[in-house]
Amino acid sequence: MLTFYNELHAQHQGRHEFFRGELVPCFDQPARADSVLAELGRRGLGRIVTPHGVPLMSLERIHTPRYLHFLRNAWSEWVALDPANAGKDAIPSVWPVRTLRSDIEPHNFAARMGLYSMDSGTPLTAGTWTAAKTGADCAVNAAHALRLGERGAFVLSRPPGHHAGADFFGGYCFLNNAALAAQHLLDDGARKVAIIDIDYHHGNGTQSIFYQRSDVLFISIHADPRDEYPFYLGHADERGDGAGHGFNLNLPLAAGSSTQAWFTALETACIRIGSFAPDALVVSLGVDTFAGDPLSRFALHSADYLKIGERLAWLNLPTAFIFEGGYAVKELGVNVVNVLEGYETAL
Ligand code: SP5
Ligand code: ZN
Repeated sequence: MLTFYNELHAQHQGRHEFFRGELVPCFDQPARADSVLAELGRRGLGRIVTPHGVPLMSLERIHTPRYLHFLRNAWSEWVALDPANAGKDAIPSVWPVRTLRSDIEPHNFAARMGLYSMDSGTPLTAGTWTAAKTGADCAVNAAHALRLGERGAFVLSRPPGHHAGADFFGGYCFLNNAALAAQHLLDDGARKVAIIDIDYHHGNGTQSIFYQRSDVLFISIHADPRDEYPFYLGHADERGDGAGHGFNLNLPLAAGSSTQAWFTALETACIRIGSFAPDALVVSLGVDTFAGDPLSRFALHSADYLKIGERLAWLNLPTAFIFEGGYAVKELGVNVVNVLEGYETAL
């Protein structure tokens, strides 16, 4: 297993996110990635490498030029509004819902923050672009390593990616690393790619990016969006559109579902991946399904993550694992590396 490590992840360090009318400390903290890196070191699971920078054009395979332009310049524009902003996070406060227009890009900075975001829980900070871009580099590099013959690659990066759409951030995510990896696999010769998203939260960004395509199968196991973030996408009746019909599979489970129910959904997902017969697999690896996770209400235990890795290995596909959510910082390393070790051991 090759690990592509984003050495600049800590440059994205949000201070606060909104929760029930208050600013609370951000859940996506640098310590999350540190926990995983430390556990990788302890277990000696393969090499840790630094990615090569990829051209911005690779990001435009997934994200719109105007969104990338905004994201790259957002921090300097924020500070230009008022030098005192340098010490504060930028948080969106206004959104173009439904009957409002999103085709015209406003001049006003706050208005553009809202145009390009989905929530107030995802602060943009001084190093957000640098950290997110380096994470995208990791994702494209991991995909490339698979095309060169690696059986497994792991992207260890923050911020996460699966909530980010073609032109918006949210859910702690800015650039969709899983989508970038899948697209690079295709651009580099794969005919079909499957993405399985096992984060507690539905991967709305990834789903929306590939919703009309049949060359990428997207499957997500997650908490019922009627009760849990991202709320407005992730229902079972979302099957894909046009040519993509039948290539999107949501397996929502009630918050509080048993581990047995979760593994039954994993089996359903794996059977569908088998029938799709892809050339490679991308795993959006969130471990906020853990019983001790502070955000979530599933009940997986650390040993269950070994079983997940084993089951994915039986698919016998070159596999890129992309780190997404998981907020029980102390156990995060063990849980993530258990998936990778389960995968390696079963190969
Ligand atoms: C990548 C990822 O896992 N993103 C998740 C984004 C969830 N954002 C909403 C968080 C709501 C905070 N709820 C706090 C519950 C404290 N008990
Ligand atoms: Zn999550």
